[in-house]
Amino acid sequence: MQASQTQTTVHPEPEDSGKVRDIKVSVIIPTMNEPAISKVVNETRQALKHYVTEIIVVDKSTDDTPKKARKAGARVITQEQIGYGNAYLLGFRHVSPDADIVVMMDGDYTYDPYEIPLLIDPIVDGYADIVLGNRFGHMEEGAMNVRNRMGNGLITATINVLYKLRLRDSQSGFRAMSRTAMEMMEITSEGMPFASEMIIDARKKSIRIAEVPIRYRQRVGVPKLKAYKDGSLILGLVIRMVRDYNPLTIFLPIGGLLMLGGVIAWAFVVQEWLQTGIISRFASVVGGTMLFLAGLQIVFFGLLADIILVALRSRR
Ligand SMILES: Nc1nc2c(ncn2[C@@H]2O[C@H](COP(=O)(O)OP(=O)(O)OP(=O)(O)O)[C@@H](O)[C@H]2O)c(=O)[nH]1
Ligand SMILES: [Mg+2]
Repeated sequence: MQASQTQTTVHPEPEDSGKVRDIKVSVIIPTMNEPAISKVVNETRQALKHYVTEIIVVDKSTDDTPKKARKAGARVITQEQIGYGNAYLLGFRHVSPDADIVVMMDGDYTYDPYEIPLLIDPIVDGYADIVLGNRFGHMEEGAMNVRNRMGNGLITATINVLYKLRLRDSQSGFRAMSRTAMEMMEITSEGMPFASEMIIDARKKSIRIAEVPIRYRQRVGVPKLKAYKDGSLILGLVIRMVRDYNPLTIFLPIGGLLMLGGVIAWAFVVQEWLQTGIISRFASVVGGTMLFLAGLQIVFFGLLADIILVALRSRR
């Protein structure tokens, strides 16, 4: 999908106050053959001209993307391995030790670099540690297809329910975080699930997450996201990780369902015994008892895991 090249936007002059001058912002841009990279880097420099800025492009391209990024003023790091998450993990390791805020942004010109200050402000003002750009704030027509919209909706709803959050757009790739938040995070996802793991890890550590509405445009160049494969990987991770966050949300319903199955099987046995005085449903007796005991064990396991987690958290 190619973005309309004719579109122009008038941007206000970046705010020039004493407040921003002392802040160092490190912008990380992962790239894999991104034809719009020069524009992204140039606009980022312009948008952040009143901040101390470094732009790190983590590159895995086979075209001239790294050359263009370097020419536009970015520091380019070549990624030996592969993956969106791997690129950010590498980028984090190259953030200057004196950077205060780290910004994550795609290199495809979908996000507007002039909106970086919108993400930075809540951190500077002390309201949040991580700020996510909500693309549904100002989404341009055709920027996200129906399939991706539905996938994002499903993943965001699952994250909200399992982790007690109220996000609108969990898959946004335009984010800012304080240096402390970046250092606290322990993310292992090498691919697209990185974005979700970051939210879940932050939630586990009580790192404050905020969302701000942002623009979202049609991308320039070829998408790297594989909707079905990445979508199911993300959903799998989100569900798997709840075990370590709140084990009861997984173990209680599963154990409860098994116990209910056991009780229903026994109900038939008892009904027959009351009516006829005999017990002939031996399969129900054995199966129902096994179901009930298995369910009970799972519930106890969940409770035990929960007690251990609470104890571990209170010792931190
Ligand atoms: N270095 C590096 N960059 C990657 C890799 N995979 C994706 N990217 C970059 O990460 C950013 C996000 O990938 P996109 O293809 O834009 O994924 P998306 O934003 O979910 O999908 P679109 O809505 O189509 O933009 C882009 O700048 C890609 O070039 C990778 O393995 N290595
Ligand atoms: Mg993108």
